[in-house]
Amino acid sequence: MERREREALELERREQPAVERREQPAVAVERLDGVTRERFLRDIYPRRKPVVLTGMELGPCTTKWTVDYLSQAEGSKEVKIHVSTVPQMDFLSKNFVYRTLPFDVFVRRAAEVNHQEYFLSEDEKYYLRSVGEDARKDIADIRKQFPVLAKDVQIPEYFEKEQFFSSVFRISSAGLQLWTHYDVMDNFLIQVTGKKRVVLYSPRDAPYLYLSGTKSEVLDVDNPDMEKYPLFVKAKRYQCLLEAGDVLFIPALWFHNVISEEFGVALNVFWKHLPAESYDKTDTYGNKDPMAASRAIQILDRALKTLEELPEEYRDFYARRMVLRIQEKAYRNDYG
Ligand SMILES: O=C(O)CCC(=O)C(=O)O
Repeated sequence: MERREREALELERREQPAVERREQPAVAVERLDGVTRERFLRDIYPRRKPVVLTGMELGPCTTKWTVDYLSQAEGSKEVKIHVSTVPQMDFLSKNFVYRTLPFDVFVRRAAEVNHQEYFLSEDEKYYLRSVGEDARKDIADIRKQFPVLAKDVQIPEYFEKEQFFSSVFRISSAGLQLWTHYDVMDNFLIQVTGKKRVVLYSPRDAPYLYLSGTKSEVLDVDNPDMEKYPLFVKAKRYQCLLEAGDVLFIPALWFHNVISEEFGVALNVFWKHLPAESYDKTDTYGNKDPMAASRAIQILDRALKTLEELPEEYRDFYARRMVLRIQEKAYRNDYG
């Protein structure tokens, strides 16, 4: 079935009454073909909404990166991977383990469904999110960690060189679902091979996503536990299906939840949208809140501690006044 047909069917299914399905209807992420750098910067980037860019010039990677080629190109260098017995990987409950494998062995295992050799179970799932040489200090850059494969990719240069933050290589088993999270940098998720479904939520829907740091507790976005997460239905669901050669622009702070429908290889590029000094210098993943946001949260925690000096009735009243003040002073009212 053609991608457009599958997308239409999926959206049609979501138009059935939400009570029966306990899912929200989905808005299709816009797909735009052959967008030039100039058009992207003028018309698309300022909107701060996700969009799928198609027909981009990405180099030979989309045709070259077979399992055999990948394995042979980067050989047996060691990679640290996530391994899980279930398809839904959850960062908050840590239902996966980290293991190390030679890259070529890892690629072969990730591409197969049942394994002769395994860590936890015969049908375990694998996920690689590449990191720098020392994950605590160095930033992922495909040109440094996977120099042979990097030559096959042409990263769309739709931002200034100085804004570049990282290029992260991602390989996943079929069926793998990655937890809902946001990143603090702008992002081009380049789907090189395999199909992937991405569900996104706007930063303005944060109140409905049950956050724990940069992650949402709602992992199963298709069948959420409505008793535990009653407000989740209020979050507006955006969705797209990515195929080889598609590039999804994920603006900073947009939540995303990803299912690899097939074994697939992706590369994502994070770049800085804010001035460089706004970001936390110790951030190697692109997911630490900007410095001013962290400071503001610390001050809020101190304010909450101060409120504890009051009896409950007064604490409640002044907390509500503080919320009103935050809404009045800091919320934007043109958030579309
Ligand atoms: O495609 C994936 O495997 C995850 C993508 C992602 O989380 C990201 O690009 O930030």
